Amino acid sequence: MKPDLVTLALSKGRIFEETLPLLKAAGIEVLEDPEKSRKLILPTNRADVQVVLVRASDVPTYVQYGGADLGVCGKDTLIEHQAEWGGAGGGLYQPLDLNIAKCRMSVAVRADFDYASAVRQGSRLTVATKYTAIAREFFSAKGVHVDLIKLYGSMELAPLTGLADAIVDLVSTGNTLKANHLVEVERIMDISSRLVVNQAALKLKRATIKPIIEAFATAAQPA
Ligand code: PRT
Ligand code: MG
Repeated sequence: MKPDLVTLALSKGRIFEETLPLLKAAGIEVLEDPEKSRKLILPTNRADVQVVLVRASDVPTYVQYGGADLGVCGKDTLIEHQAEWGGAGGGLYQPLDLNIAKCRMSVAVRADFDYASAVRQGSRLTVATKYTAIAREFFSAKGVHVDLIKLYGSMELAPLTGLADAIVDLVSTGNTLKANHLVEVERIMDISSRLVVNQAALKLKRATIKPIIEAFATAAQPA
């Protein structure tokens, strides 16, 4: 851990884009565009702050192990990461809801699948998802028996090919579901992105990290 350098882990795409205004409020400007550069470490206008680009689901892992001091990731990603770590999530401090990259976690089925009757009749459902911890907890609380199939992407395809009766996935505009003739039948939870901080880094690099957290807190939109 370099004592005089703060590393922020972000994923390319919506999280990077939506974190930029918060960084700006903290006086930090990223000097390269990740869509144009192949670099994974991006310098900023500040010699003491750098950004690293990682997969969205790797952000909590980087911050937990100190590969990054701070990170931004969805509540979905955090819940799944913490489930893998038995709830503890190992030394991850979660000070802020940034209210960015908002969406919801939902259950969707084919438009011709009668989800309500299947649930009422106590049928066993096959559910495909990337979010197995969230899906397991949701259906268990509802008393619905499910066989979970873990997928890493394109969940929408599962009900169309007969792989599963239902999916648990993120929905924002609903356009992806509509384009694939799927309908949202349950809303599990609202999702937004969080700032996560390595607890040891917060102690050791407090002078640099604390003002960043404060600037993010001031600039973040209220819920
Ligand atoms: O792509 P990769 O496997 O690397 O990781 P990722 O898919 O988790 O990363 P990314 O960048 O796609 O998403 C990062 C975070 O953004 C997620 O963890 C969520 O917290 C948040 N977010 C917000 C979303 C969406 N909105 C969203 N709409 N993540 C994904 N989607 C997908 C959704 O899975 C579905 O396929 O967009 C599609 C639905 O969008 P609509 O607008 O058609 O409903
Ligand atoms: Mg994605």
